[in-house]
Amino acid sequence: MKTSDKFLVSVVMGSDSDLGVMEESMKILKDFQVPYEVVLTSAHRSPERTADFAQKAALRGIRLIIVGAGAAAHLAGVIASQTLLPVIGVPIDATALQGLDALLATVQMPGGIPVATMAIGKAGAKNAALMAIRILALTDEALEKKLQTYIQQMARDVERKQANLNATNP
Ligand code: RP5
Repeated sequence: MKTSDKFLVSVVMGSDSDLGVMEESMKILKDFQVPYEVVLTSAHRSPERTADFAQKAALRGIRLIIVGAGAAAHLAGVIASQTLLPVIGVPIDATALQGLDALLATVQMPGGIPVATMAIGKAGAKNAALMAIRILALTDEALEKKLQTYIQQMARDVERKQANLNATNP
């Protein structure tokens, strides 16, 4: 973990085996030029490191925490219990239950400590970053404009794909 106050978003994961999924969050944050850090910590294998990270994140200038975890995925909830920052959870398909275990563990927080839970896997990791960007864009006009451009580009892509379909299926 790099300690710096220049990062706005922490991308946290429970294991380096989660990296392939969580890279989807990093790609989006990089594209939008949102400064982020990557943090490896586990709720059960390194509980003290996890608590230390969560308790100090806001003081270091972090505004949002994205957390990916698989299996009995309590990492997002544990982090949310030790910070007032918004926590966005990404359930990861890491077991024979194909992410359903992580989805339920992440989404089913008892009332009082929220975790904003995304879809299982890569789509969830991508949307976690886009959700973080939407929240940051509430107070950042330049980021809001980038978000509008991104959304317009998606709409243009659909039209382009329609044109391609038309060309190959006259
Ligand atoms: C969770 O257990 C991690 O988030 C990971 O998804 C899963 C498996 O971890 P490894 O055994 O691959 O390190 O804590």
